[in-house]
Amino acid sequence: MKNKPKNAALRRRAGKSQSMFTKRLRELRAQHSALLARRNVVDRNWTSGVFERYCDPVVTAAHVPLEWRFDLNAGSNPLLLERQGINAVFNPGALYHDGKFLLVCRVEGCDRKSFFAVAESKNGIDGFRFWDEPVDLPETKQPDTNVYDMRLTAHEDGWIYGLFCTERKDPAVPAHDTSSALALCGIVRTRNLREWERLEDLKSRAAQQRNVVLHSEFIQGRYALYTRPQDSFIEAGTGGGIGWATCASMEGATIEDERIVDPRVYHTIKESKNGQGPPPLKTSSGWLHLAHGVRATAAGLRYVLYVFLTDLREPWRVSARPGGYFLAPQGQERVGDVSNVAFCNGWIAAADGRVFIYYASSDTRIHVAVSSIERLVDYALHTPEDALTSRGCMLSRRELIRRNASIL
Ligand code: M1P
Repeated sequence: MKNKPKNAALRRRAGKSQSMFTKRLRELRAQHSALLARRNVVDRNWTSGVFERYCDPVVTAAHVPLEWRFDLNAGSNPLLLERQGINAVFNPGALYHDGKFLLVCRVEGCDRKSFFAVAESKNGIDGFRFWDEPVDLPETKQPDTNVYDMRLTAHEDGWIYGLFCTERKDPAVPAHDTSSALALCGIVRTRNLREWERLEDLKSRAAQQRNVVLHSEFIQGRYALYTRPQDSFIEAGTGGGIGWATCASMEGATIEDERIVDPRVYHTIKESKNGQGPPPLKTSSGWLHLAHGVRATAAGLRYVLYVFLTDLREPWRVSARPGGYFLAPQGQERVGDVSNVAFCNGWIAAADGRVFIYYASSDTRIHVAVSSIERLVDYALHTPEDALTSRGCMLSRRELIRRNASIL
């Protein structure tokens, strides 16, 4: 009898806390649904004509399902606090599969570890939703400390391959060095993006391999790869760039021959480093490539995207090299975890000729730019090459001005 008022107070408090929990959950769900339902519109301020930009990013950390971040049990999380936050979603591989635009996103938790997760959309521009659970990526005998930046290739052998960067602490450095890592190319394959088979990591002579991309066709009966070999020799500034290599099989893939296809060049957008983006697209004018170029500035590294074409039969030969960048981060895109970065490892060529370019800005969120094969090839063939000197570039621009003057 004595405990009765105390029990009633407890019940009242529990009831109040339950209703606060329910109210907060309702608000969180409404906010999340509104974000997922938001329509994306073309940014009319962007006038180059080469591609359309869109006003909103297509996938952000806020798109990640609430179930992946909050404990939704009122008993164990009465305050409905976020238990496992997401820091960023960026650098997705992309594929059109079963009538859907699919992005294999790099999802980075607040703990700095990345994992892969598939988000799908019907139109490729908005409405991206994550599948129920992240990708359960199998490991090799050597567990990956961090995995990121998957390039998806629907290969003519029938498999969909995912090549990604696997990072592990460098075992050769002294214990006090907690940051030196070995970056290698991890390989998985799948038929449906749900079950993944892990193959051995790519073996090559370079100490580090990032930005490795599988070409979609056999070349002279072999698998072909775009690579980015790095070792102390290359880092010292004496070489490096996007490489080309072949291997007999993707099972135990080993490359012996490796040559540089697209080198770094002094005083260009790819002076410090460069890397192949998504697998190149086949066009009647050659293989169309998108890559990132990096240069150093007083404010740190600046990553931009650039385009080039290679020969249809000999994809290691560059046939057109438009000068300068194709896409650079602008406005809000310039700010993020690693500011001043545009990065792309996924694009989709649709059956109607449109090309959906999924680029990430500043290692933080994913955007789409939409172009077409026709416009991209036109851009690649008719943008003058970098003349490599101020006067050369001025003369190239003056030629344009004079040609225009003669017809106006
Ligand atoms: O931070 C910018 C990018 O840096 C690396 O790319 P790269 O090896 O070409 O310099 C990667 O970590 C990439 O994920 C990241 O976006």
